[in-house]
Amino acid sequence: MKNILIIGACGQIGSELTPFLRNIYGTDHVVAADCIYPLKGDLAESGPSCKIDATNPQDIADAVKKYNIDAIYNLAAILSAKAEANPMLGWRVGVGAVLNCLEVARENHCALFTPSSIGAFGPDTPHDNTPQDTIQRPKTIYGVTKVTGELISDYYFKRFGVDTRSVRFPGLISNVTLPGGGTTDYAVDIYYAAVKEGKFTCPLKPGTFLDMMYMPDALRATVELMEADPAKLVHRNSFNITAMSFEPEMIAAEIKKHIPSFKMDYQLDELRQGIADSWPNKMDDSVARKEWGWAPKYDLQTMTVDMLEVLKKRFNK
Ligand code: VAH
Repeated sequence: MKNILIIGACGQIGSELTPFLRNIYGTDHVVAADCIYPLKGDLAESGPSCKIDATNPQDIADAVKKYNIDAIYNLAAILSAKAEANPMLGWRVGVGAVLNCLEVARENHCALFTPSSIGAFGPDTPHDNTPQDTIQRPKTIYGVTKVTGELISDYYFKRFGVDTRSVRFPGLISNVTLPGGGTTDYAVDIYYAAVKEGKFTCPLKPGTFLDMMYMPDALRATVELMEADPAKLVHRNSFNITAMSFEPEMIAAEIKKHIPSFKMDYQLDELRQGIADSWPNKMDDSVARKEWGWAPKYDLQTMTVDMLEVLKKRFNK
């Protein structure tokens, strides 16, 4: 059974990807690593873990050798809005981590997954049915790090044969770990606010369409790509994948079907609105469907049912 290292295991994706991978590959085969150490919650008790600062290549190399790692999942990143407040940190973490992982993967013959994002596109990119191969001139440091990550990962595949793979995630919605500093995070916050307070103040304008995905689909997509037959992959870094596209009024209306008294008003966050306006309304993910069989299982309706069910139980509502 392959041995896996997850860097950024405490983050929004990592905190769910770790147990997901442990269910598939076995607890002892999945090492959870983060710069936040000891790890939070049951991530530490439920299997091997270690401290890794992804900007320190020695930390990564030591862990890969100690645990005889076959595949690295590099989730280290500073999300879009937060990185705008400290662009150099966004660059150091976003690009530093992927470069360090690529070199360690090359030297130790590991596969490497580093997610990209809708943030890798910019205002010049076609916003509707955004093609797999198109112009990428992002206006955020986060987007610049994601395009850099895509390009350098493709280079390491072509130049050194490193098995690099990646998806462009849309906004991810989860009920386990609150995200921090993203532009799409309103679509997570709205569910918590609806259950806890019955009302929500939305930072984005009505009509702001963004690609979104429920975390269970994102986890499954990650593993399906990493387990895909390499002979069928024409693309590698990075595949467009999406599950739904909605704007604030649509998610509010879906919540109101379950909480009729729910109220939403707006208070514009100029920074996040500017970032959201530069991103696609809806990506074309037909290439991922063709090359490795991607298909989402959750839409806005079924995601809302599950999110509200879990959160109502958690907050005794
Ligand atoms: C962000 N949730 O908003 C992240 C993501 C698709 C966007 O990368 O920055």
